[in-house]
Formats: sequence, C-alpha cells, structure tokens
Amino acid sequence: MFEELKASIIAGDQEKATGLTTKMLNDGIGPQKILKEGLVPGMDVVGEKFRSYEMWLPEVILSAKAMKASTELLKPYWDQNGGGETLGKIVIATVEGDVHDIGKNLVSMMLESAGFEMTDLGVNVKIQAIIDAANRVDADLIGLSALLTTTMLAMKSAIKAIRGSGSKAKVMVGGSPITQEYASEIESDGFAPDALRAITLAKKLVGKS
Ligand code: B1M
Repeated sequence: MFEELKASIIAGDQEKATGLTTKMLNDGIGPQKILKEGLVPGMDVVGEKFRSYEMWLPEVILSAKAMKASTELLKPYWDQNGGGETLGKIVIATVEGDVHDIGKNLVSMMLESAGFEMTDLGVNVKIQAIIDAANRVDADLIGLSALLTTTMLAMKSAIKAIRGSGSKAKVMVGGSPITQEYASEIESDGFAPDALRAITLAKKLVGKS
C-alpha cells in the first residue's frame, strides 16, 4: 500500500492519495510511517523528475496538492502532548520570495501537536511581518523555512533584523537546502532537518526538553 500511496503522489492523484491515507490511518498505521514510507518518498521522486525535466510545473502542483491534502488528514493523529501545558509560543513562516509550504506546514502541525502555540503566517512573508507577529504574540521562538537556494540567503538578513528589533525570540531554521553549517554561519539558534527533529530542537530552545 505504501508503494501505491507513493505512486499516487507522483501521479498527482489527490483522490487516490487521500483515500489510501485514510485507509491506512483507519487500519491503525501511524502518521509517521505513512509520511516516511509513502508521502515523502513520493515527493522525493517528484523533485527528481522535476529536476530532470521529466515532470513540469503543472504536474508538480498536482502532486503538491495531493501531498497537502494527505498530510492534513494526519493532523489529528499527531497528538503527542495529550492536552498538557503550552510549551511556548512560536511564529512560523516561509521566507519572502518562497511559496513552498508543505514542509513548513508539517513542521507547524507537529509542533502544535507537541504542545506549542503556533502562529503560522504562511508563505512569502516579509521579515517585518514576522517581527510584528512575534511582538504581538510575545513569541518565544521564530521558525523560518526556505526551500530555494535563493531564498535561503534571505534568512541571514532576517535573523539580523529580528535581533536588531530587540525581540527576545530565538530563531530556528529549516528547509531542504539548509545545512547545520549554513544555520551556524547565519547565527540562527538552531537547525532541524525534519519535522520530528524540529520538535526536539524547539523544546530545547525554549528550555522544555
Ligand atoms: Co519547487 N523547487 N519550485 N515547487 N519544489 C524545489 C524546492 C526544487 C529543489 C525542485 C528541483 O529542482 N528538483 C527547486 C529548488 C532548486 C534550488 O533552489 N536549488 C524548486 C524550484 C526551482 C521551484 C520554482 C523556482 C520552479 C519554477 O517556477 N520554475 C518555483 C519557485 C516558486 C517560489 O517559491 N517562488 C517552485 C514552485 C513549486 C510548486 C508551487 C510547484 C510546489 C510547491 C507547492 C507548495 O509547497 N505548496 C513545488 C514543489 C512541490 C517542490 C518539490 C518538488 C517538493 C517540495 C516539498 O514539498 N517537499 C521540491 C523538490 C524537493 O524538495 N524534493 C521543489 C516535501 C516536504 C515534506 O519536504 O519541504 O523539504 P521539505 O520539508 C521538510 C524539511 O525540509 C524540514 O521539515 C520538513 C518535513 O520533514 N523543514 C523544516 C522544512 N521547513 C522547516 C522549518 C523548520 C525546520 C524544518 O524550522 C522552522
């Protein structure tokens, strides 16, 4: 069934992808397994095919829609917090110039399930809007996501602006082109390569690990 799910993401078949995801969840398969063995491998193939011109933008958009609709179905199954106390407030966004949000949404969804209060500003967000939101909600942490090698460069100036604004919020970064090396170079407070490790990192950064 995982192969079928992967194939449905590659084919951009939203109906099939959500149908299979629902069936797997009903069969008691955990959301992490569905993500790791079906949805993400499917999206990886989409990325490879996109790079080698075997897939074009309209097809990638269909795959992305199938992926988004399927990951939404996982949301109620992530509950790791058990309704406990709020671990802290996080403002999260995809940086200016970048419209990729599947990974950021996953991270946001999982942080929320882990017990953080999330303010998700969406995609293509100007740094001033991030700073304003962080001040408004009195955020403990700001999460920046970037998927493009061009937009990841904006993270450096974003971090500088956040620090310059006097905000107390720490900054964590992530997204496929980001490395630990880059995260350290731009003086972020931390980097997580995936949504699960984003939870561990966020807890550490707010002193709740
Ligand atoms: Co785009 N795209 N795309 N794309 N796209 C990539 C990123 C690319 C690598 C594809 C490729 O060439 N193989 C390439 C970037 C190349 C580069 O910069 N070097 C690319 C390009 C070029 C583009 C356009 C420029 C194409 C064009 O227009 N010619 C354009 C850019 C638009 C823009 O942003 N201005 C574009 C557009 C699109 C779509 C709109 C069609 C669609 C996005 C739909 C959407 O997000 N709503 C899309 C997609 C789907 C992809 C690929 C195929 C898949 C991305 C994805 O969703 N992955 C992608 C190729 C790839 O990455 N394999 C590609 C699944 C997701 C679960 O993983 O996002 O990595 P990811 O998130 C992970 C981790 O990175 C991490 O945790 C997540 C979950 O584990 N993480 C964080 C993410 N954010 C985090 C934040 C954290 C912590 C961890 O803390 C805050």
